[in-house]
Amino acid sequence: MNRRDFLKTTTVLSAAVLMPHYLLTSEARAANNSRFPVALEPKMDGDVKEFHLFIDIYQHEVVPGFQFHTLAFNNRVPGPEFRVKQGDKVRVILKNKTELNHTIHWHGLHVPWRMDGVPYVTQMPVMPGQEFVYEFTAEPYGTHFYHCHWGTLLHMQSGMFGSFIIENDDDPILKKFPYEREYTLIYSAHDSNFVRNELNAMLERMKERMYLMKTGRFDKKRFAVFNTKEEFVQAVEAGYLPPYVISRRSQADLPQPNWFTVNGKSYPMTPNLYIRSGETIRVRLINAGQTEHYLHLHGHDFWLVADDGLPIPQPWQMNTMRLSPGKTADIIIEGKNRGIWTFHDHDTSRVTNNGLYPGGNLLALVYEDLPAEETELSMMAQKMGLPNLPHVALDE
Ligand SMILES: [Cu+2]
Repeated sequence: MNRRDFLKTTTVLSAAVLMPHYLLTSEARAANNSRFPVALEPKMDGDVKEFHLFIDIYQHEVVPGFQFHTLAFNNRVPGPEFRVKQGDKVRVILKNKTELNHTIHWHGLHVPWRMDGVPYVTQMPVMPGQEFVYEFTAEPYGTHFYHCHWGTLLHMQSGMFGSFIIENDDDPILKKFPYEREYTLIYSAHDSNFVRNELNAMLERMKERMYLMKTGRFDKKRFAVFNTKEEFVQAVEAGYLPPYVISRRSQADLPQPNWFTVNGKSYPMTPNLYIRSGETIRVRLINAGQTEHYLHLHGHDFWLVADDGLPIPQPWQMNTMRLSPGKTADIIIEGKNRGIWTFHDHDTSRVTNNGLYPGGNLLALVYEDLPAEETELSMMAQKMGLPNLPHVALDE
């Protein structure tokens, strides 16, 4: 395929994805179903729900034509969704198949402190080839998530995050707003250059370290590894320079995210929220990335019903909400205004793909009962006095 043919094909493809009538097709809806986290099935061991997770390097596609190497749980970005009942006994057997260290932090859960996943504080890091077993009781009710807590700056934006939903048979939100469908949306931000460079550098360092350890030539100082604070202080007094003295990273060298994903995908591959007139849906929003989001829904006010998983006693309405890094929020959308409406970050720098608009965390609330003829753009074109729809090619 030559360049012109390629451009023609991709233009048609992206135009088809963008066209409102396409969103109502069964094909679009089927494709959409695969854009939400997949629930991880437990195996029962007595009264314990046992889950298996592994970490491996995985090539993940964000949009057609852009893939990057990630560190992923069970070869998925985001990782699989945990869905358990409040009070369930949970066991997670984690297998590390990479050449890097990892842990899992259960964000928002009240686990025993030794299960909290902070390396060298609550546990030793899970080293290459090792297994670690997390055990806890699922508390409290609500929308939470999990993520790697080793080298968090790199590992989280590399794909190591997933949703953790704790249900309750006596759900106060379901009682107040009887909903039929619910959706999980996990937001993240990635600097693809930073991920590539750091991942390569870390793998190199790790290989070197393993080799030196095996051959008995491992120099603790060179790798900034000390067993005690005293050992570190003595080394400094003897002239050792810690890495942060020798080299510094400027603000510009810190990650500058250029890809903004929802459930691991950027627009136009982002998941859409389907609804019917008169229907109520619940949306669980999780910010597993490092940037804030100011999420705005067109044509509706939604109810904020839970903050960090905790039900809000008196829900209130809004149409733009701030979702800080690490936060979860549950919102209720009532199907009261038939149409196709965008739901996106109002800081439009995050509605881009590698700096190009539109992209990023742009998605749509789509009414399934919208008559197809109402989606015809030609109707609007005629209203604007245009004889035909304008054609825009990617290279024009
Ligand atoms: Cu990790």
